[in-house]
Amino acid sequence: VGQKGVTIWFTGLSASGKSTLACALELELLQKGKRAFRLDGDNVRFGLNKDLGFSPKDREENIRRVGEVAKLVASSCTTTLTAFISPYLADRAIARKIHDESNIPFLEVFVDAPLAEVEKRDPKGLYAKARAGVIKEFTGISAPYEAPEKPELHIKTAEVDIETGVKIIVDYLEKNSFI
Ligand code: GGZ
Repeated sequence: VGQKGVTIWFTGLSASGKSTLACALELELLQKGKRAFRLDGDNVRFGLNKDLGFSPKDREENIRRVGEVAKLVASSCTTTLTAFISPYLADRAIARKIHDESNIPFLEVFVDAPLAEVEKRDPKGLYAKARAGVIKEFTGISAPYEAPEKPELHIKTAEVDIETGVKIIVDYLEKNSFI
């Protein structure tokens, strides 16, 4: 079918640009005639995972379920994009292991923007609420974000625009014959 299944796992702070990048990449892949499928925190949490909150345990279960679904979709020769904060190293390792066990490639993309930058962006006013203590356990403010140690790709969204970010990922996918 000319396309191997692969999961592209975006991780980064709220407002770092994960969803924006994943959406733009999905569109680019579809326009190239490639199958693509996207799972995103702000839609999955309203349906599949609506029973989960933001405690470490719930985040772990959120990421585990998303890891399982992503693996299933990727195993049907589809480029699968996931956009979740996924703040814990151990949880991302579980998602990777789920893929490794089925021989499905897993690419971690660190969507990196400094806290000061995402706080300035604050598109939904969540950082302000977290600073005020209205939202508890908010990643970067009152809950940890554990940055990837060896991500396959590292994109600094305060330095490169979306178009460039998409190109970096598409080039990587083509060079490694994933698409
Ligand atoms: C982090 C939170 C929180 C807390 C609500 N901490 O930028 P957004 O608003 O639209 O997307 C964020 C989303 C994070 O969900 P994830 O499933 O990606 O998180 S995790 O991977 O950690 O399970 C944010 C919003 O939910 N949000 N409360 N306390 N983000």
